[in-house]
Amino acid sequence: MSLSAKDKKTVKTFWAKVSSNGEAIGADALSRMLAVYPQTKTYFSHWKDLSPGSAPVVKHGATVMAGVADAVAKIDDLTSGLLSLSELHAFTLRVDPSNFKILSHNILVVLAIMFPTDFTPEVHVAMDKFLAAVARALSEKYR
Ligand code: HNI
Repeated sequence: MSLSAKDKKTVKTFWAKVSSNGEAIGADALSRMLAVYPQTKTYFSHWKDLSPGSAPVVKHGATVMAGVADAVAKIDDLTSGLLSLSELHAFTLRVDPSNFKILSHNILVVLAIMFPTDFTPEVHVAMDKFLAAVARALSEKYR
């Protein structure tokens, strides 16, 4: 399930088209994760408002998408590229790694909704592989 050279190119091309909408993508993906998978709320109990589109959700959505943008830039070596982010989630935030797959799924859903024309089957499979690879890289420090 690793990314082929063609997958990487597809991810980069698609990302170049959609990345200016990073804030909106992140806000909707995080809103959906918290609403549809409410067990994920436990990590954000220190926020005042966890409802869809709330200020902290929008702000953190942008933070997460900046992390995804960084991952696109480091697509050739995600494991070392995301090492410190993995350490943060494992040792400091103590996020169960199963949640990375949940957020990846929500990002994919939002991309499909926001960019129906660009989200071809080819883009779908490349982004699915990429987000799975990001989730794997973030899980690295848990082992
Ligand atoms: Ni995550 C903080 C990126 C998945 C819970 N997260 C961050 C930060 C980045 C980031 C960047 C800010 C780091 C810093 O301050 O230096 N997170 C990502 C990425 C993914 C991801 C790229 C997956 C694609 N994080 C998740 C998931 C959860 C999660 C699935 C929990 C369900 N992250 C957190 C929490 C924080 C966090 C909690 C701290 C936020 C805060 O406001 O305290």
